[in-house]
Amino acid sequence: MLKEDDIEIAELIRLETKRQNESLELIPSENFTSPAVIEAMGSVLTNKYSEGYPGKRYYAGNEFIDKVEQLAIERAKKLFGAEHANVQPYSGSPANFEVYFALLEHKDKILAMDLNHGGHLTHGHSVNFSGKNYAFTHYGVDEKTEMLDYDAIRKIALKEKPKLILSGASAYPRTIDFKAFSEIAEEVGAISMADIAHIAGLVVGKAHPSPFPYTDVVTTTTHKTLRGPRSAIIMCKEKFGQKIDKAVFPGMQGGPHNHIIAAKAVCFKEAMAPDFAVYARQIVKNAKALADELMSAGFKLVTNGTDNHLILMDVTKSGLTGKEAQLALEKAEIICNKNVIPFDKRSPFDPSGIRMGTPAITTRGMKKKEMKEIAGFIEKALKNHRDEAALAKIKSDVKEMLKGFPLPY
Ligand code: DSN
Repeated sequence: MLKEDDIEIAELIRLETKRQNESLELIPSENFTSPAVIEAMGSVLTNKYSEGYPGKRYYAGNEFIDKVEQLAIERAKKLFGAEHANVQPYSGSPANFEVYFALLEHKDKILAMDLNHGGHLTHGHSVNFSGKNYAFTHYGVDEKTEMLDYDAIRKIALKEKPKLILSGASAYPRTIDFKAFSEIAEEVGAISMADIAHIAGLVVGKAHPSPFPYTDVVTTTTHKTLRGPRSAIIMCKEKFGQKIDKAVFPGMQGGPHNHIIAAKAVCFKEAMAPDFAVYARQIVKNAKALADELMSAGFKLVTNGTDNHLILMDVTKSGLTGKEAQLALEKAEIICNKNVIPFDKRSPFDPSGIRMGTPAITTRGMKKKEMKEIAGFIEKALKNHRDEAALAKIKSDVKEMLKGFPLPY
């Protein structure tokens, strides 16, 4: 037992469990997995090496591991409607690198969304492996609407002639038109790739349009709206399957994390159940309700609302910086993250915005009524951001509210 073998780690896990129970989790990329997913992650499957793929391994003793991986593959394909799935990627960043490595040459051109407009580090930021090894060129959002402008993206694609066009974002509150992206890619002879890490759960729950069947290659993490273990998968059209598999192993990775692959299989089964679609739709309903309440309270949201699980708020209009807002909310046990907003004049360390989302609180069972209450907490905390007593009172109100929505651990 951990408690007897390592009291320090056991105690830290106990405290983190308590923190998760007693705080309002609004980081849009976080969620609470089921006990079944956690059980699979904590299983003896972690003990086994299995380089290779089902039926073709470099180590003996993989009879059951093969079945686990095969189940995960079949479930991923069925869940997303994909022709091919590789369930071995360790996490989102390796999955993206594996796609670039599989389908491109060093310094080939990729067109992707600018991190400052909502993209991701692995979508070609200059400090990241992606930006250092491939020739990225970026599109952003329109300055007036703060939304993607597909005509403008098409013009960049025609001019730049990239080998791969990447759609997907980590801080974009609106629907992404994957069909439009694929059409642009086809017109310029590029491979189309979508990174749906943030919205995978919405996609399978039909609360956001799917990148399938249009997109050539799709990566996703499995722990955000999809509510599985901290990991990732790559899916693609059959014609790219062999190259993708080779890039994952032996190209970039060694032994697959079999306990995590099992947990991914569990998560895919959970996401196929009818109640998952209800959950996915409720995430969006909650985000819209929270956005409406915040806007009614006078806050400025990027794009003036949301279509998905995520809200990006410009807090400078309320006289704060993103860092100040994050800290004030944290003192009230409301957990979000500071974030740049499109055309931000401030630095990423203390940007103009905060990013919030509803996947985790929806897992706890919250609905429209609670969104009104949460907007009220946020409003009070930001208006009283220097008043420690006021923040402490909100914290105790948050704790009281959360008692009605217990976590299963
Ligand atoms: N860190 C994730 C997020 O918060 O969006 C992306 O990798």
